Amino acid sequence: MKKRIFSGIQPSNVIHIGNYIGAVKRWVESQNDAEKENIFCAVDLHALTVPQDPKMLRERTLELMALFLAVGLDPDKSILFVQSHVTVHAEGAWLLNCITPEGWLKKMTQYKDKSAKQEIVLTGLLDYPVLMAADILFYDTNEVPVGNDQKQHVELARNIAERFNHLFGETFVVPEPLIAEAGARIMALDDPTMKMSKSMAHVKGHSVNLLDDPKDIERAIMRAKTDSGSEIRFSKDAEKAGVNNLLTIYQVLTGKSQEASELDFANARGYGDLKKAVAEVVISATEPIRNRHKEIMTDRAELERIMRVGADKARVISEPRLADVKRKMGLILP
Ligand code: AQP
Repeated sequence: MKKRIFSGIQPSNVIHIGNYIGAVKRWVESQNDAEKENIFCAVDLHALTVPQDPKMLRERTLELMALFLAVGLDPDKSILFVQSHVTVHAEGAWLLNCITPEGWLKKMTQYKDKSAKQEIVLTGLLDYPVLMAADILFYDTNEVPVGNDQKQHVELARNIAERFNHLFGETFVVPEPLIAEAGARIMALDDPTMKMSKSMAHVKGHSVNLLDDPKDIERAIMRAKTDSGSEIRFSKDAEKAGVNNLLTIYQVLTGKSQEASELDFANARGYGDLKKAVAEVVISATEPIRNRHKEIMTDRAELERIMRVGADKARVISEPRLADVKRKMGLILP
């Protein structure tokens, strides 16, 4: 039996190379694995957990769908859809809310970080991991490829599945997080002690976005913060975090090993050579994506058709599980 893979990304802002390396690039690899059945989603309901401009959110959701196609996801091979088009997610989240202890949610690191930055903390922000559990569990997902920052939420989804199974009998598959060995946490270029974040995309030099033009990419990488030394090697030392981050980006995008990546810089004259090489590999990885994206965005009707077909396929999988859960919880099915 094929393993079912589910993962999502928020249309909350422009996608950066951290999102690409930690998640989307791996989705394309997963799509090409014959042992896997893949479902990828633009999780627009998650984006609502912090205030959004409605017009912008609609535009970004379409752009994200176009980006799925531009990176190489194929609607004939993977199910690609928009979360809010399949009501199972919101309904399922409510049902799971009713078996999830509130204390589990208050412990989530992302909730603590994000709520500290908000003037008014919306209930949706606290509840976000339950919606994410519904995304995963109603598809009988085996594996969830995510960056390191989402590992805790996948673990919570496991706890919710186990609790439901204990209360109502074997129902949900207990999913595994799939975290890459390299690139699971790409750090900010301007501060390599912090993860590269969509919500910081407006800060100059923080990130490189997938649709940035080559000049901007080069500028951001050439200005990336490093240390005062000159040694180019992978390292867990806090002081070498900037160099480690650049080397990681280089390693993942070239597909080389750590040793081979370090060897490429054995004769480098300094960090300038490393930055130049990283900028080159980032530009050559992103330029075709940017060009395809521009082209795909010109045919909105086709994009909307792909979204509709994807949502229909997603419903076929998730609706029977929703009915099963409702029945087990004591609801009368219409
Ligand atoms: N810096 C990162 N390195 C590697 N992977 C990352 N991901 C996010 N940041 C990095 C992974 O990208 C996927 C989609 O993320 P998301 O849309 O769920 O949003 P996020 O985690 O909230 O993304 P950001 O960029 O960090 O946004 P904000 O600023 O809102 O927190 C996930 O698989 C995630 O792990």
